[in-house]
Amino acid sequence: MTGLTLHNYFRSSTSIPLRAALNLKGLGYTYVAHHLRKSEQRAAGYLTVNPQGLVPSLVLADGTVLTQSLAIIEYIDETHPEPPLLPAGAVDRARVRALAYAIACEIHPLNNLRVLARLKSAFGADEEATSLWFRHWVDETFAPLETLLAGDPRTGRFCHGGSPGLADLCLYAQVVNNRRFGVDMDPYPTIARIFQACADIPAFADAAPERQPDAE
Ligand SMILES: N[C@@H](CCC(=O)N[C@@H](CS)C(=O)NCC(=O)O)C(=O)O
Repeated sequence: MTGLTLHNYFRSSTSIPLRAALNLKGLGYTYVAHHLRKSEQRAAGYLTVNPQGLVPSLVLADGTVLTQSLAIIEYIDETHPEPPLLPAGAVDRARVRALAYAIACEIHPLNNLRVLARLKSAFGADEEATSLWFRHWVDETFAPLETLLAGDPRTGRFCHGGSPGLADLCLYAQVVNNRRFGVDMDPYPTIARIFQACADIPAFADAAPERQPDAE
């Protein structure tokens, strides 16, 4: 019994990596769903947990609230070191963090639900326009990410060597969500290969949107 409570949403591309990290570490948790399309993340009750009104948040057994998915994943990795999500050497850790941040910091904020909603409400974008927007920002980062991964001997079965880590958690979630927006993965064979390697691991597969209790 870990006493952990995870506030999240089945499709959330920042919740998926955290669920997979918890699964990899063998940490169970209580699942609390916030329906983002019904704006439940902005309900008064949840704002007392996370004033940012974003998921995920992780509440520890003593009531401490952790926010920001990458900070939470690193907390989990520090407190439950096996299996490690970051490599031993400082240079290699910087590489893995850079790959993870490319997705979490360069793609996700531009394609977040509130951004797509704002494009529609303030600028008249329709579904097709927002899908084009989504795919554009994925391609902007996936093209160099493919080069970085394909051209580096440290890339193995996963982003860094033969076991999954922080970068793989982010890559997996991004590719899962790309499917809803019709992103063409043909230009990204290395990313697609690593995605499949992740998907073959139960800890990742069990974190997928369709396996969550709030899945629609
Ligand atoms: N940088 C934050 C981003 C969190 C975030 O934006 N989560 C999305 C779901 S993937 C969300 O709650 N969106 C609600 C909204 O856009 O209103 C993290 O990594 O935790």
